[in-house]
Amino acid sequence: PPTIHLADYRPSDHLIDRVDLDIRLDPHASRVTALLALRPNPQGKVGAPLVLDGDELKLVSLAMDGEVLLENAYTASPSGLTIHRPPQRPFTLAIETEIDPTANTKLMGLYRSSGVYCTQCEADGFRRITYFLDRPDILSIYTTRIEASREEAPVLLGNGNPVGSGDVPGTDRHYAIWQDPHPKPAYLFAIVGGRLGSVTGRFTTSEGREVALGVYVEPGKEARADYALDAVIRSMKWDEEGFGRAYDLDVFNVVAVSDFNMGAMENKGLNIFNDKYVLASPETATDADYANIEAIIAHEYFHNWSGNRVTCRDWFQLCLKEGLTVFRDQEFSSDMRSRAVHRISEVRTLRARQFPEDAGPLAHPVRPKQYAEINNFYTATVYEKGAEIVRMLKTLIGEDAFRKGMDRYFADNDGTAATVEDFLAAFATETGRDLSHFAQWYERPGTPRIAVTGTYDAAAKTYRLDFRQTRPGAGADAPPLVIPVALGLVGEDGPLAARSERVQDGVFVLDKAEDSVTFESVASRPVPSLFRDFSAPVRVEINQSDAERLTLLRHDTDAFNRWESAQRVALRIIIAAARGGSETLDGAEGFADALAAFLDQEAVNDPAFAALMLALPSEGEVASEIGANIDPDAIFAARRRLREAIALRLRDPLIVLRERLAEPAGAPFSPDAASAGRRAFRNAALDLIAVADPDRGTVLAREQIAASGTMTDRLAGLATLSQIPGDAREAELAAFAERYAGEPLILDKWLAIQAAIPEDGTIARIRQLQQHPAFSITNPNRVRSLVGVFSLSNPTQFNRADGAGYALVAETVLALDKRNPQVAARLLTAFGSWRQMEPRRRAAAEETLRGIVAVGGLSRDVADIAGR
Ligand code: BAL
Ligand code: ZN
Repeated sequence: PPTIHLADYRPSDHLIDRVDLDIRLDPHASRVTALLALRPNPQGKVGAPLVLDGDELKLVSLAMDGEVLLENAYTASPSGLTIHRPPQRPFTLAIETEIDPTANTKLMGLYRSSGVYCTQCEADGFRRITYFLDRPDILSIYTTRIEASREEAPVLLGNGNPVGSGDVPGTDRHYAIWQDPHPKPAYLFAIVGGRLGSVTGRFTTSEGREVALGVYVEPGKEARADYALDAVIRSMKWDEEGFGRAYDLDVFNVVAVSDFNMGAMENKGLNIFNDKYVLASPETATDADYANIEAIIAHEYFHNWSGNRVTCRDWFQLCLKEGLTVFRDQEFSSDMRSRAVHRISEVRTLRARQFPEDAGPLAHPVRPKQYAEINNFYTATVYEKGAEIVRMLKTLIGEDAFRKGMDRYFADNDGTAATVEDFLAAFATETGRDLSHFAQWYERPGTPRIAVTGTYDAAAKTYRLDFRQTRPGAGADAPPLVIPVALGLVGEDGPLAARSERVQDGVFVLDKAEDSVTFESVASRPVPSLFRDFSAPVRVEINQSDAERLTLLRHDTDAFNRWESAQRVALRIIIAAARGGSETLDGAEGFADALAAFLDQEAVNDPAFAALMLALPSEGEVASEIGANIDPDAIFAARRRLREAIALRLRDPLIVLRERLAEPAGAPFSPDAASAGRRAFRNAALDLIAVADPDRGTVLAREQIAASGTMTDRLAGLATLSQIPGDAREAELAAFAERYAGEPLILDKWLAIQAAIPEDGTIARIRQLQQHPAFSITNPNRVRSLVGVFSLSNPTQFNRADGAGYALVAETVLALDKRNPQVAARLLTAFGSWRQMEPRRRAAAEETLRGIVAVGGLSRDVADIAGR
């Protein structure tokens, strides 16, 4: 496919000031009339033809300034409409197109999900509705009239405010008119039409605006929308308090649909969601679901400013809205929940998804320089590493300056399509700092490695830390990055007070390839606590003993590093065991003792944190740490042995704690962080008890499945049981499927649990499940739950040495590519770490990938990923 380069950006030759749409919904022949008010762009080329984008469109009629256009004045095809000699003055175009929403299996543009008409236009879906300058720097004012059969679509929603509605005389049809006063790019356009139930609320903004809120769902599921509505209200309030951002329309609607490529979409005033991130009740949703709903509702809402009011000049700037908005939703969730626990989960996500991406053929800068298919750049790097850059900026300039810089960014760029440079300029102006060196973070792929050595001078009572930064794959002359290192010193008995003039507010700024910090008045040999709160997205290399790390676990004031030090000990033990064969498990006993002491003192006070302490690094994380010649079976075996050692040591205290932290009988359900934390701990305990004693684990898990009133606990029971082969597992899996037949989102969890079973029989099981009524290749959630989870969360089976796991995923990718290339390409990214496998698996993966590339007629999406 052709490659698009950032360096080639130039402004459009034409602008579209106003868009008046008339959309007549019909299952197979929806008619769209777009009246565009165009004019030449003073910054464009004089006399340039007008080239409008299209994708699978059928042109019905075309008129300029009210006159039908002569056929030789334009060229039209499904993929574009060119007006050869447009006027050099303002003019209008009336374009009528016809589309078939029922046949739209790509779920881009206008499509139907369970009979509901809905749209997805980011990144380039609007061109599947009408011919347009479909690029984010074309901002227009939209008015949309939507017409449909009243029977089929009693609810008609659009962007902006409702300004009219009524019946179409002499027909069974009705219409609604929506007007959006804020200029926006086409990717934020949306409509919805269908039979939907709703819950409604009100919010009065800090500016005194009364906003009508609605969350629309499948009729009958209204009670499952309350939590999402509550999350909307909390998000609106938080953005006013935390960022001074008030909402700017009279209505804000959220609609849940069951077929959706992404998690959700921030269309102006009309957020459309994957129903998985809206619907929740104690009976149907886990604590993780509640937390995700809260975070994603917030994320989409926060886009109203970071994305909509200030949008992106071009798609290379995607991180400008996504990294920033992820940072904002992370801060929101941290305020709603436990900040330390949330930070750990953010870092786990980054390490699980972004670090591997950054170490393989799919690596790219946070602001890419080129792409073949933009839909393949909605990545962990753009989102999660993008958020880390914003976090580092805040750490570097401080909280007050950060807030002032954000205010300036919004004020200076409101109503425009901006760039990363505009973002940094706001902070540079506010602080008087030169941020051009910091900007390197946006330009360079790869996870930096920071090698650190510590030297204690007992006579002088000084402690020196030497830092050296490198980036894998970067040449020796690559400029160093600006890296905030939050740090402190810890002694045998607790934190050490020590000073260094290079450290301000606990942060040392490493902006050279090599640099050092010396602390004065250090009474005894310290253990350094580095990159507190994960102050930069880097890998740290430091020669620390288990004993030193366990000192941090006991005494560090930084919760993140307490957890991190335990993880590092576990990683060392697992990697040594994986490399040395299964006989060695040095240090496991000391580690388990340290965990036991930790639990004894802290589990009851902070069960959510304790649950994280009990979770060993994932197999994927171990693999990413090893980095080359990976044998997933050896990693699995080593990790399992450490789990067994820990489980045997902790079994008795865990049984006691699990009882102690049980909810009192009859206590009302709460999805809040404290209750969820207790459930998380009890379920982590259950899992380890089952490792130590599978029979007892089986009994406890079955009791929990039978007795619990929450989906979290039932599912955790089933997950524990899924790791214990036998009749009990199969019986509970069957009973679960029967109990929740007709509940697709719950059966997704059932599919996912089975996809992750680390056993040889799993591939056959998945092939059977692909025939089960609960599965459907047409629904992205089903595909991700079964095949996506398999590829990402079942490393031994996906990476089977015989290639059967690769073959299964490849088959699904190819089958899906014809229907929905975006989801197919996303599935294929599971191959992103293939080069790091040991030779046999590497060869099997390569053969599979070459097989995909050789298939004719691949989508651009899949061809791009497979090619890379
Ligand atoms: N803009 C695409 C979905 C999201 O990140 O909010
Ligand atoms: Zn987003």
